[in-house]
Amino acid sequence: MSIYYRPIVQTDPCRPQGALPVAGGWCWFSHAERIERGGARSLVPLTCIPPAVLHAISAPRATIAGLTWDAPRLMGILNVTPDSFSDGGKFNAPEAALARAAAMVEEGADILDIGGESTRPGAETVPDDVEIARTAPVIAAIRAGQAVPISIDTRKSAVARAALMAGASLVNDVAAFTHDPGLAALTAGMGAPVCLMHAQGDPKTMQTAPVYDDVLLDVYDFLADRIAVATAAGIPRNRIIVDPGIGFGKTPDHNLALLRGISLFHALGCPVLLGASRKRFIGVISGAEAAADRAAGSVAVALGAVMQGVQILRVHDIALTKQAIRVQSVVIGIEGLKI
Ligand code: HH2
Repeated sequence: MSIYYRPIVQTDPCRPQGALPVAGGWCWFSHAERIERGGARSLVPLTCIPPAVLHAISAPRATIAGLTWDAPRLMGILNVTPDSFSDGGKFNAPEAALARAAAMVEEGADILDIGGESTRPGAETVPDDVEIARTAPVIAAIRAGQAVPISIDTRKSAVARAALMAGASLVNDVAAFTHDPGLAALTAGMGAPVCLMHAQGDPKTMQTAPVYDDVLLDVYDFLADRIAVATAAGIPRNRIIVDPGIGFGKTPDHNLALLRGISLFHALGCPVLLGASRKRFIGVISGAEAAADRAAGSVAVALGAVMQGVQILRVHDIALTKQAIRVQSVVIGIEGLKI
């Protein structure tokens, strides 16, 4: 029987003696939800949690691409595509992409995520050479003027190789090495960190009828398996970020279950990334039909994630998100949160 421990994450300055930090960061926990797959759920104190699990949840995470995890980090989305669901066609001209990158850095982005292939539901795969031509020159141009870490949002080794050579710092693979198994060796060989994201199925068909036994536990197991694949390929665990993949083969209810249970992923021992910005479930909840009208809902999701200790928020709206996190952290008195 598989057993999981989801830390009950707190931020209140009134913290009981013996409570542990979550990932060495701004949150703490003194209890966890003990979950038996297909069975009972109960609230347990730290003394009932295996030491290895306690360590995985509480140990500080290593610096990745120059980023430390003592405060939430904002990943600015820059899609150089004609068809991404929110910013498609806006930044695919090189000058527009560069201006957008500079604006996001100015607003306080900690990392820029450059993508040359839309992975929105129903999207078709883009040939390698097209994806490289969209991304590598833009990365090189940003790198020429900015020291900001850059991730390449791709599922393909040829695209990742060109991006890393152009100055990207990290590979962001929404298929977690299942689309192109060669990407694991390439990432390891180039000494790059990686974000491993969960997706069920391919973008073209993933929203047709996603099915899980238990979405939270299934996604957790998938990510644990993919971490094992990545480390076997030579990527050290302390260079891996994990992401539950909001909207990738998930109904709105699946997304909500993942958001409500997101602290479970701290038990994987890696920084957690959340990409919920402007996604469809926010429109379903709020009635905001157009992606551009979902900024307020996106900020609400981001604030909830920060309260759960999520380290990286992949967002379109840097300034809004930053202001909301800064004000919330001061108002509720989270000690030492410098954002
Ligand atoms: N979502 C998208 C793309 N890449 N990467 C990670 N790690 N997590 C995510 O949730 C994620 C991602 C999809 O959003 P977007 O890039 O805004 O749109 P599109 O796929 O249409 O280009």
